[in-house]
Amino acid sequence: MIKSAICQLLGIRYPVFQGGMAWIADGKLAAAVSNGGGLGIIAAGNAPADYVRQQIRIARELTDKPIGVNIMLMSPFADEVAQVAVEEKVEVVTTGAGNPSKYMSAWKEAGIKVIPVVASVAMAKLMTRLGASALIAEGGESGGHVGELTTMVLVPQVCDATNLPVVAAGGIADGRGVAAAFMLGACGVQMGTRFLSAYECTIHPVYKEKILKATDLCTMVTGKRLGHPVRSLRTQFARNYSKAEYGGMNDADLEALGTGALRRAVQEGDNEHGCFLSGQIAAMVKKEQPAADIVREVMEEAEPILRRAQTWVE
Ligand code: TUI
Repeated sequence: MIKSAICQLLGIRYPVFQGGMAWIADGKLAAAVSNGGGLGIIAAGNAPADYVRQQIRIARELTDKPIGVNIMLMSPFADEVAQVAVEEKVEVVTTGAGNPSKYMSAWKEAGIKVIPVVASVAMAKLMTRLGASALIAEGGESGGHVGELTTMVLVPQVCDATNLPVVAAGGIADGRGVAAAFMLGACGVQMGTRFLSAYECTIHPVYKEKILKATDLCTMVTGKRLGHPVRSLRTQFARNYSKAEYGGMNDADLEALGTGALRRAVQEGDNEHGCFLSGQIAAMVKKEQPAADIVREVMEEAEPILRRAQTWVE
């Protein structure tokens, strides 16, 4: 059994986080992952504070294990959601898509373990200095908002830049990915796309089907022109958006084209108007299963790989 610094820090059985996917990662999914021994994380996304509070309470009903809340820093509700995390005493806050500096002291005073997503060495150093408990180094293979660097390149550099435990994310969906992440110096992983196939993940059946049928070149990045690159499945919507982006549509119309697109994918399965966020690893997600099985399975797969690697050294 693989026990690492992140298990010790958080009091969890397996060093596996479920990514805080906007519109997707609710209290029910998070509780299922935490009950399975990983860290379930509720996504605040662009939702108002009341929604997040409600999901935290749903999760608390379903599990007595630690849970996390992911704060999407570009959200208009980020300030109030940051406060809800304090009031509801969640064990962990993760952050994404920005710089969480202004919230750090309030969270730390509340005894919350703060684990920011970083996409660069500079951000890793800053978050270490400001008192983060651990870091998530997320490479651009991931779904959703992406940075420039790949997981392979980012993780070892973040590990060199900090003494904190590092959780690797982006392009990880099975035991091979977990083993590789540990080889790069990480002591845990965060997976998003793999958990889209969990029974407890209540996305539209069309979304799930698209993930299960995905192939290697199924994702693309759009949104660079407005400064918020996002990886999603290469659907009719993604193609249309890309055409508009490079075809001279003005910024306001382009912004409007993207508004509500995540919700239309998750709740309506709308191929033409929905944005189906997905990591590059979708092609390796092959079956539906309970979230707890995903957590256990990837770690059981990783263990013999890491053992075998040890035997290569005389
Ligand atoms: O945040 C994510 N993934 C996301 S957020 C999201 S919702 C969204 N909707 C529309 C447009 C954009 C986002 C969907 N998926 N992952 C964590 C992550 N954070 N990846 C990269 C970063 C990041 C990027 C820049 C973290 C810090 C950062 O620093 C910026 C700065 O201020 O220097």
